[in-house]
Amino acid sequence: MELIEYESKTVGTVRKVNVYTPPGYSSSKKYPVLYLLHGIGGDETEWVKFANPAALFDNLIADGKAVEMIVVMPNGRAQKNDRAEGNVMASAPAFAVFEKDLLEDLIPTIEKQFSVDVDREKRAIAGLSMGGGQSFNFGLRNLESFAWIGPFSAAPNTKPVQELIPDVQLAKDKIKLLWISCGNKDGLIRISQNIRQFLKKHQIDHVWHVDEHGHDPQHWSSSLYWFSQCLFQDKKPVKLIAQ
Ligand code: FER
Repeated sequence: MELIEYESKTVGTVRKVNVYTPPGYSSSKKYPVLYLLHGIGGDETEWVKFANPAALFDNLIADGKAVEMIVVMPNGRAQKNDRAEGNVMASAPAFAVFEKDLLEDLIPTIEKQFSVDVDREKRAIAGLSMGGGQSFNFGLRNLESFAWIGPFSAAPNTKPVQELIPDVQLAKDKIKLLWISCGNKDGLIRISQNIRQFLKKHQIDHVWHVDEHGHDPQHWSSSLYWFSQCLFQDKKPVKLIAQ
């Protein structure tokens, strides 16, 4: 895990991002990349603080359960002062601005500085809460950039589903995996349920991963554990709890 900096033309600052590279990382290989996003009160360190993603990926890769991948944990609050300070709700609009920072500043930096397979089918986006909404919004509306999408406990920043999926056939053709998770005690579950209704109605493949948690780090680390084993490979070792 390495904390690096990149120049953001979108924000006009130098921004911090945590990057995990797998054991034995070598520039003679090209790696797929997961962009992993945080919640309203978090920053580039949030996943590192509660989930120990380096140990999680090291172990899953060693066990042959996850493929070798780079995991990028940026700061999804695209504004000059991007610390989670004061009234964190006031920074909600900056989570939308991050779409441009991600696509135009961060991804090109990662693909220049690391040995990355730049095919859309080797790029994933996932996140928790505000980062779950960002995963829906940025993933589904930029299918030329992302094929694997994992929104966990998506927040009210999630756009209306008609805006996310204006073209049902395109979504069916382009999405490799849409892996939606939420705790059944999470007050925000209606947001994910609403998207799911549309997916079912239009027969768009997806995984619906609901567990007994609320809006909490246990749900998110567990979701990362299950989702990451589905990434960039066809197997779906998913613990499904019917809803
Ligand atoms: C809201 C409720 C929750 C909201 C955002 C959140 C922008 C985000 C929560 C989180 O990221 O944990 O009404 O509005």
